[in-house]
Amino acid sequence: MNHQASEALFEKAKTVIPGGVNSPVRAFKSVGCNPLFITKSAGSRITDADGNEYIDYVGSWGPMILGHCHPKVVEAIQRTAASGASFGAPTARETELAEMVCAAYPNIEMVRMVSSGTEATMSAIRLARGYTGRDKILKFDGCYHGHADSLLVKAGSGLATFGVPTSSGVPADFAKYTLTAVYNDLADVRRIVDANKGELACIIIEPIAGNMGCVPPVAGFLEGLRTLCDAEGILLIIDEVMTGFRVAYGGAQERYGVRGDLVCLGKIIGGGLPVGAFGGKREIMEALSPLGGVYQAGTLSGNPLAMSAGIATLKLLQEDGFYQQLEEKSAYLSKGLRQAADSAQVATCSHRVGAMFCTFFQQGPVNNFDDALKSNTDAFGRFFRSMLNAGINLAPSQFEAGFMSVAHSRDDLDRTIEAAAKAFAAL
Ligand code: KE4
Repeated sequence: MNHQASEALFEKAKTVIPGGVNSPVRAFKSVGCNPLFITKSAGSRITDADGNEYIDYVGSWGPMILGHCHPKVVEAIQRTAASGASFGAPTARETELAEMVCAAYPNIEMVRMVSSGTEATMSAIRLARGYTGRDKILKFDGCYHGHADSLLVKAGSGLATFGVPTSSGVPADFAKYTLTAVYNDLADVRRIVDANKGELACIIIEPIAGNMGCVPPVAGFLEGLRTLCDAEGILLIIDEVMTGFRVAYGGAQERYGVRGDLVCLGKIIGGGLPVGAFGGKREIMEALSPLGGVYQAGTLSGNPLAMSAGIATLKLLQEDGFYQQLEEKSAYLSKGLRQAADSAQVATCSHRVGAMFCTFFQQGPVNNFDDALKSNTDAFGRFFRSMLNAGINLAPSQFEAGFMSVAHSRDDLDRTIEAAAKAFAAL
């Protein structure tokens, strides 16, 4: 495949944008090639600056569950743009999308719109701290909740009970209020909670991890967190930015029946436009300004264009059989990829929950971040490049998830499986 135009665009971008990208993972750094510059998309396909077309399993990292450029979403955006892009004043559309979110998540009685998942989780944590009067938070190694300072933290050395920054620019003093536990390890969580009795404002978790590859919760893990939080007066923040409206209309909370005190959403609820949201019990949400003392704000929060795209998207997700279609397509692809790897005698461990999935290049099991890190990332990189050359666009990292859309055809899936068989055989 010819990538000359993308190469030229990348060189030019690097002169004015750090690393040539506006989000690091797009730089393809961990897969040993330069990024594609995309010019257009439709349905399951994206097209790069050289005119190469790809079957897309990134879907803008989750939002494009309908496929790209769904006519009803495009029309909603165009219609709204004609009457105004942004007012900095309340609109009925914000209430309409808020009501749709509350109807989908029974534990969300009130919701505040923001412009990214990072804003949603950052604000939810501030709200949890303000509501409980406690400072410490607990997250899980390998879970990503956006780039707010208090979330760019990993486990301290040894059994240190406080975290250390994973990014320069985050003061150690900030990080020490963030504790980290091993995903799927309830005993580790209890150890940390007992060592910080009465000091934890919240536990924040991806109910299905999607940022260490796709790692589902083991049986009883989420339920155990819920019980522990209830017993200790800790707020459970369930970060459904990726899983919300993806693995079910009611997200992972519908699938597993475990509900947070606060929920973070994003991606799909914006239909590809910038939206995040955080919501929960009325008594907690009413601690937010202008009612309460927890400040949070945003110029473009509840932006009319994004609200319209989100409303149009969620309406389409409610159509009969939508998630059944997604499940069938996702199961078909996952089975085909697994059979292709087995036929080539390549050791893989494949995970899938609904329409999010990944293939770890290792035998497995993979239940936490340390397990995921054992993957053969070199083999993943070679597989990724083979698939890209065959016209299949996968997430450019072993530690990301893939996303199915309802627009992917059986022919797309068969082409993907065929390309994977060749890519596995060439490893
Ligand atoms: P944003 O600020 O990127 O909108 O959302 C942050 C976020 C929060 N919570 C979860 C569970 C998330 O997955 C994310 C962002 N997801 C990544 C994909 N792994 C976004 C891709 C990127 O960083 O460019």
